[in-house]
Amino acid sequence: MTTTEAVGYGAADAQRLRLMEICRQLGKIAGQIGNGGAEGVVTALLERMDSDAFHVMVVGDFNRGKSTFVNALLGAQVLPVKATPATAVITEVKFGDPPAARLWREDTAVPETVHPEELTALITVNSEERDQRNPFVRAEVIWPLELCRHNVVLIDSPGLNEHANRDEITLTHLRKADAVIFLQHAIAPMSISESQFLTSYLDAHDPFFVFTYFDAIEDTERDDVVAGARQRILGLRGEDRDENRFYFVDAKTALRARVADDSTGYENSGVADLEQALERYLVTDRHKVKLLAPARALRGLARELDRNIPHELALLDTKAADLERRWEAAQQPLRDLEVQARQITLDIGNQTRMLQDRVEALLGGYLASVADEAPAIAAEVPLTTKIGINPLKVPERAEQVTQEIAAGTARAIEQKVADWVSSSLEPVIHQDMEKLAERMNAHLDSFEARLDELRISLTGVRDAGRAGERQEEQPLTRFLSGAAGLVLGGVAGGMVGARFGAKEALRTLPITLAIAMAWMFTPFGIPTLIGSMLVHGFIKSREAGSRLENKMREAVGREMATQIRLAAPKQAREAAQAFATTTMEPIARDVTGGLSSRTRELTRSVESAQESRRQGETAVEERRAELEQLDALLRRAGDDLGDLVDELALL
Ligand SMILES: Nc1nc2c(ncn2[C@@H]2O[C@H](COP(=O)(O)OP(=O)(O)OP(=O)(O)O)[C@@H](O)[C@H]2O)c(=O)[nH]1
Ligand SMILES: [Mg+2]
Repeated sequence: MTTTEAVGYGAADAQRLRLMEICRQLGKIAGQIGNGGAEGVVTALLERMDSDAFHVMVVGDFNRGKSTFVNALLGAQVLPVKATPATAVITEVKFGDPPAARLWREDTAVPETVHPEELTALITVNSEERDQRNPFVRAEVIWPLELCRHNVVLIDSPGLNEHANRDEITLTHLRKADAVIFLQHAIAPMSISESQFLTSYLDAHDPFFVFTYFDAIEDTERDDVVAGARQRILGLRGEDRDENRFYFVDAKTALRARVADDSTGYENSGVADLEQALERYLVTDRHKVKLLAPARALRGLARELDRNIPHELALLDTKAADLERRWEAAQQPLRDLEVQARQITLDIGNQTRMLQDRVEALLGGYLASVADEAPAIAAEVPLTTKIGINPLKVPERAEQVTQEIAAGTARAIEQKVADWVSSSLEPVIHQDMEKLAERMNAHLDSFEARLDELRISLTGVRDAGRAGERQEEQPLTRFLSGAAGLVLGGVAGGMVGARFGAKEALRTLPITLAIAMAWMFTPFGIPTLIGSMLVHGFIKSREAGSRLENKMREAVGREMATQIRLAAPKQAREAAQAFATTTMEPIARDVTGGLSSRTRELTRSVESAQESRRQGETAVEERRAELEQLDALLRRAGDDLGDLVDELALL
């Protein structure tokens, strides 16, 4: 590691610690004021900042050199590397010393510890039994890798387009990735499958594009290869998106050089440059996203607390009889406010249901229509197995062929659905989400205005917050500080939420619909059945292999069309339900929580003032002194927070 990176990491870490300290301070202040809602938000934010690891996932087709690349970073041959498909299990590298390795079986919470040297044998694809799933579902390597020291998890994944089982593992895991390193061969960059993967799965990401096997390219041809790969990606994703994100490396030499402690060799391999770029990214962009979202939430919270103090101070100054009378008069407006809060909650619920219904109807319709295309797709699936005419081999081969047709068709359909989601469904939902955000902003604005009125009627103090600071954020942004902040600030697209506000974030939120296409990959028994039925006919009539193959394509296509049509309503319902649960419910929870904590705070401040007054003048004086001291602390925390947000904005 070079000195600049050390400084970068050190500075980034110091900022994180500062933010956590401010967070704790605000939590203490909230506690002393008595604002339980604000205290809860602080606890949630602290937990989030503490556990928020950043997942960097290495993905790509099989045999592209993913594990070799990760090994090169580790400086040792820890992960399985082979010239045939190798990695079978998602492997997470985390920081720690001494090195260690752990493995998890399905449905078990307790991992098995193994020696890092034993790991390779346990997580390699069994080339004799490629269909077999590995008994382990996750591996973890603990390693003193500087890159991972600051809460970064580096993930090696099974290669894509080698077996449906392993595709499923990698694609499922991809949802958790904060950053992606997309590995390809420099000799053959951006194949059709890689282009499809990029457009359907990595649209919300800004991947590092890494091309291995650069050593296999003649010096004279390298410029052309670099320009060609660049061109293909820019052509797919637009001109300025991925500039400066291309790396051409010799991962194999990088690994050898690291093992032999040959730093010049490592530098020359191109991997050292990439490692540095990755570190730069982690201490700037990544760091910024991860801190800005909680920093914004804290700023909203500080402002809220800021209003609490002058309000309670004014209440302490109010004569007991006056306070009694005003509080009495405030009861009806307070109840009205609670009714309004309930209506807002109900409205979010209704809007969510409408959105969910819309997703379900559109998706269901599309799945049903795409089913019609299954026969045409099945007719064109490229096959690697040939049936041949040897009657002894026919049954086994016929089964392989039907599986291949079914898997190929399912894959093509899955691709179509993914394309449709991003090109047709997403824009519609985004429009709805934007309207929803506007609606919520209007609701919450009116709620806060009425709450302000009520406060003023109790204390006579107008604009209790610090002038000029209050209305710079949308109300919805201020309300979304808990779980929904995760939705808006945690995912790759969350940069928008962190930089701008809730409305903008909702407008660009990547809609990840968990459409369980995997069921289509698994042969539902029927292709096998079709295989054996047709084979039976073949043996009797001695049909030519190619005719039999066509019959199988027809039968599988027809059967899949039926299956997809049958499954479409359920698939659509489940995907829409999952969308509502993961995207809308956290928003609803935060808004509801925010509404009730605001009305609770009003009641609390009045009760606290009344209680102090009941205890006599000394108690009133004590509480006043405490509040003034808290006010000073709050001012300081607010300034610190402002400085930190400014520093982050400059990164
Ligand atoms: N010449 C050369 N060989 C490489 C390079 N990177 C990887 N290899 C070789 O490519 C083969 C595959 O490497 P792996 O690291 O196993 O590839 P992978 O992408 O992890 O493969 P899966 O786990 O099956 O997806 C191995 O024989 C490596 O030694 C490179 O940059 N140059
Ligand atoms: Mg591998």
